[in-house]
Amino acid sequence: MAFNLTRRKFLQTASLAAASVPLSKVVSANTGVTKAPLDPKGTAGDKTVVGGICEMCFWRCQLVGKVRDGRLMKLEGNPKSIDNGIKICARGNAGVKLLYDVDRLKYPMKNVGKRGAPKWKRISWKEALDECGSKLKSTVDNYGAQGICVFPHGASAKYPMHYFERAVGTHNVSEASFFQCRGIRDTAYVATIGKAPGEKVDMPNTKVLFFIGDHLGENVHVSHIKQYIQGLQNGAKLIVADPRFSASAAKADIWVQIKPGTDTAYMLAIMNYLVKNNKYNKAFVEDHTEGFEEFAEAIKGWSLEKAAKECDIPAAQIKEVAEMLAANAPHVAIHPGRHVSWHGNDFQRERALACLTGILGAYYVKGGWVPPKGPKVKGVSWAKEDHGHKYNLNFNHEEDEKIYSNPPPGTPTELIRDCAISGKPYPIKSCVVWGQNPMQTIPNQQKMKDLFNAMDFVMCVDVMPTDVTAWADILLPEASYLERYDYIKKGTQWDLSKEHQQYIAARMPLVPAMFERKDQVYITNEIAKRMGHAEKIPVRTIEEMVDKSLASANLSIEKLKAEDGIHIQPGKDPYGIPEDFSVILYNDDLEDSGHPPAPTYKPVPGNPKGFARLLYGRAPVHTFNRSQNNVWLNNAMPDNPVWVNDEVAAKLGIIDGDTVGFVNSEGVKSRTTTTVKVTPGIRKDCVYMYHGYGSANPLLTTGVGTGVDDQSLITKLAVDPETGCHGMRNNFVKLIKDGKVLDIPA
Ligand SMILES: Nc1nc2c(c(=O)[nH]1)N[C@H]1C(S)=C(S)[C@@H](COP(=O)(O)OP(=O)(O)OC[C@H]3O[C@@H](n4cnc5c(=O)[nH]c(N)nc54)[C@H](O)[C@@H]3O)O[C@H]1N2
Ligand SMILES: Nc1nc2c(c(=O)[nH]1)N[C@H]1C(S)=C(S)[C@@H](COP(=O)(O)OP(=O)(O)OC[C@H]3O[C@@H](n4cnc5c(=O)[nH]c(N)nc54)[C@H](O)[C@@H]3O)O[C@H]1N2
Ligand code: SF4
Ligand SMILES: [Mo]
Repeated sequence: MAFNLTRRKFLQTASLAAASVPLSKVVSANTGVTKAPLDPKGTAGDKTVVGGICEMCFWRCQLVGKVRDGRLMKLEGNPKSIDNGIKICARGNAGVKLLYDVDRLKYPMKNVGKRGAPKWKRISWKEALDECGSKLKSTVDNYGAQGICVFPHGASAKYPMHYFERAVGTHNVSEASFFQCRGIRDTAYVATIGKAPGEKVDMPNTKVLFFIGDHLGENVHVSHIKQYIQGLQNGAKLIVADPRFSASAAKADIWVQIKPGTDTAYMLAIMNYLVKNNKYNKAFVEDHTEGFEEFAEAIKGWSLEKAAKECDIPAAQIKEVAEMLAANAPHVAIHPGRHVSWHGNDFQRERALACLTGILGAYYVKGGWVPPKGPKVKGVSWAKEDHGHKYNLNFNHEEDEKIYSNPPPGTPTELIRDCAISGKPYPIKSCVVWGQNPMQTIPNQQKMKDLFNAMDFVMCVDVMPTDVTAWADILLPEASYLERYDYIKKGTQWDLSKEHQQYIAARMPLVPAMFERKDQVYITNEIAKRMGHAEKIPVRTIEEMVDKSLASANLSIEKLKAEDGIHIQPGKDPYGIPEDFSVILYNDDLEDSGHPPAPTYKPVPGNPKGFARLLYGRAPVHTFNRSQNNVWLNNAMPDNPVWVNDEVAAKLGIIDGDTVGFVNSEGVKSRTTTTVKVTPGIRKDCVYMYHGYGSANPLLTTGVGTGVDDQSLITKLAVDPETGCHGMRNNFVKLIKDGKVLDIPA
């Protein structure tokens, strides 16, 4: 069921272009206008500085900088890269504007006003570090190491995170990439194939690409997009399950406009059809799976008709998808997804994806799930110390077992928040935020504020005055990714079937850090000295950390520089099933912890009358909230129009461009308004907006108040029962126009 072309054109979405065109011609996402070159003189004659690694998002594309008189003029993909190559995306280009953003944090600051309504006073690094060290130490002295909670994210938060976990000894660490992003995926695949899947689908060489909610093209990771486009160019069929006509749906051969939250039922029906009709891969199942009989028995009730009703899609289309997968197996790429914290029933969906890949025999084969064989480089950080389970909030001491059986590393966010707010089972009195913006990353902003208000001390390390920084007592300015060294980036050539190669790169500064910005090793070590951990410090400087790590691969910073920032060496053939590889279709351990041993569908709460489900996703030229103040990116996509179904809009009397606000089913109103995008490309029972808009901090002079903050409307919590991770798509909204609340018609 290919989507009709006129509609396709009409609904054309953004941004793939941004990843694949030459840098000088980056196309603005919603205008199609070609940006003027950065400098009319061009960059010929500028010094090319190697060793850049992008962190406008977490994909870490390799860069070079064009530098003139000490000033970074332009960023480009490093031509030596066998990953992103010379290509970088719109956000990657706009890194220059982060570097020189006038609103950036420049000096250590102390809040002499209130948390949430700060008055900032510039202080010296010594004063700031003394205060952080003494306040954190006093928390440990009075309440134990577990009295500190940490909200880290990104490369710059690794070293401090290890410090607080390993040397200080707190379990209370909640990383956004795990508990609000991909943690569920990783642990569901670990429970099925013994390892986290990454996004390691061999897209260039596949015959069928199957995306369940992935919206590649709006979700932009350059080498991943290259793989995806190459796959399509090589003739792969594309199946996209999404309630919305996403950028990927626009390219799909089959668009499955599924009812949100029902994907597991959909997967179960596909698998049951394959089993019942003997269309699964018998040889693979025999050699490399466990529990097939029990699995087949457990899913046998999922007829096409039953799933069709549950998922609100045609039974014939489910069959068509199953047939397409079977006809092309094992060369099918079932994408494990990345942001999978959706509805609070997500572990089961991810298990289902891993099992479907298994019964199709699509592991370690061309076009299937294939982990590239990258180089070995040893990490250097704080020594691992075992602090036991005693104060682990995810450990029930009476029963001597975990509360959530399959959590990702760290402690589930909600356990930390509940403990910090209630003081039970023990007090948490200090909070360290490093490279995370929990105000817009974690659902229920009121609860986040309650946590901060329950603290004796809050410190925050950031580069911009984003919303969370307003809750800090001490705010420390970090050098940005363009001004500092940090961790190694390694991998293989982006197309796995081409000459096998491996690469090793390390982030190096393209320009020196300006103002008083410092790096993670400096800040962490200075705090560690003040907390009495001087003797445990593993490296004195961040250069030393990088050099030591590189030494494990017979490299050094100097050698890497001489190799244009990237070391390339021969790689290994990634295809071929390892002998001990097994797909656990029926998992007894899960059963022992009280969870279904075979993938099981758990329905999610339906829409309350008059409300639409609030869905969200990536803005193609922004990264969450972090890029909202970037003048180029703000110029390209200044706000986040809400997608409203055309028939619904007609009934409500709403037209394209109308200004609306929102109220959710718990009575919480949006702080700001946005415009309406009327479209047939969204289900009638949902609305959709790009995530990360509507910043509240007035210090973000470009990004403040533009668009609506989706997180402000996500107040009802859903926690995944196996992992403790958040589900965020169980909130429902009505529109408010001209002060009038509009009921969404059923
Ligand atoms: N409602 C909703 N919630 C979501 C999501 C969603 O789509 N919708 N997405 C989820 C996903 S997939 C993820 S990964 C998380 C992302 O969650 P976050 O990582 O919290 O998101 P960012 O907006 O990138 O905010 C990170 C913070 O780090 C700061 N920062 C940027 N660079 C640096 C640096 O070099 N050093 C330091 N110290 N700080 C830096 C930014 O200014 C910002 O304050 O959010 C999750 N939460
Ligand atoms: N431009 C850009 N690219 C990014 C990022 C960014 O901030 N900006 N962030 C990066 C990060 S950290 C991550 S984790 C990834 C996330 O990227 P993805 O994992 O691709 O994103 P999601 O937010 O899970 O997917 C959003 C899509 O899911 C659909 N959807 C909503 N509910 C359902 C449902 O119940 N079922 C199905 N089948 N679909 C549903 C939405 O309509 C939307 O199209 O993107 C990465 N790439
Ligand atoms: S995908 Fe874009 S923003 Fe992300 S690292 Fe690569 S160039 Fe930077
Ligand atoms: Mo993410």
